Amino acid sequence: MAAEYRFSFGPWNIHSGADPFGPPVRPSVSFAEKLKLYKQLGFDGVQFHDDDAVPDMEELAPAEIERQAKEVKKMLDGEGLVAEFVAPRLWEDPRGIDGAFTSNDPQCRAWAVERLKRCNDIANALGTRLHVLWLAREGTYIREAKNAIQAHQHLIDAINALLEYDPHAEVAIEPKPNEPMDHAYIPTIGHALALAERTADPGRVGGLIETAHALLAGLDPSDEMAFALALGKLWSVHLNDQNGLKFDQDKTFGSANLRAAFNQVRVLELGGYAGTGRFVGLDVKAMRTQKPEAAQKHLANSREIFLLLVEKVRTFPRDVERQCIADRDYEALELAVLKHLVGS
Ligand code: 3MF
Ligand code: MG
Repeated sequence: MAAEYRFSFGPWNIHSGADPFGPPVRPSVSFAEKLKLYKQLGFDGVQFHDDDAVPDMEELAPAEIERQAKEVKKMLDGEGLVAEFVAPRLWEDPRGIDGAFTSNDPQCRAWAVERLKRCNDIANALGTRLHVLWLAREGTYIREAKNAIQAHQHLIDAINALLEYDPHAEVAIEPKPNEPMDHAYIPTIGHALALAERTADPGRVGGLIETAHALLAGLDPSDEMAFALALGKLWSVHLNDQNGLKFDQDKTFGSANLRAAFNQVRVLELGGYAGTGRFVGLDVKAMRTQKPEAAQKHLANSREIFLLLVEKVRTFPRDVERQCIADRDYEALELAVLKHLVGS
């Protein structure tokens, strides 16, 4: 088994099973209990929303936010865990209803930038430089609602405010084409990295690619990852799976399309991702049908499938690959891949 990959997930990946159509079906698990599960499940990194670390942050002064975040850092140390990133949860506050950074209301935009600075204070207290921006409501339900050209400048301005606030801060933009909005402004990694280039310090702005988000955009997640790797900008991943064009499912990695999962692992191997020290994040959800005592299996299972696919990538017969490519016989190459995957 390949051991050099490091794995992470967010506390939201252990959840009580509520969905838009029904209430929780499992008891909620406290943050402290969740932390205890990380190592047991084979994970070393914790992904945070700012308010996962400091739940009442909107009611607290900056110094108190920092103090509470330092307490969380002690909890991480106690479990031998590290924080991978902190993401500002801008989409639950009333001021983020119409987008936060791209709201038409200047007061809401100002709030969002302040929140990003508090998120940075939390990141520093937790010992990470990385901020993830999933731009949940930065978009529109109807096009006439915003000036989309101006909205992109607002995004650049917000990122610049963070880069200026903390000269060590790094940002990974997590693209997603839709949901909750009809259209989200940064739908692909191409959009994200083009925007990154126009910020005040492009070297500190990269991307996080989620399998399901790329699939919802009609793109191949492995090619999205390859694009970011080619530019040295793949700073995290949210591996999961997605069964066609429906709501964001966050299924267990490899569960809908094993070959596409193989190709994501292949591209991470080709790009030397493990060697960058970046985490393999698994943004997976337990099925609502899962009983409480088994509602963490999706995490361990996703990790296990990832590692099995690393083995598959490393043991794919190179001579066959070389010969098929030399002959331009991609039918033979495809059959070799399929047989390798089914173990024949
Ligand atoms: C939304 C997501 C989120 C983000 C997370 C970090 C549940 O579709 O994928 O995960 O990744 O909020 O910003
Ligand atoms: Mg995600």
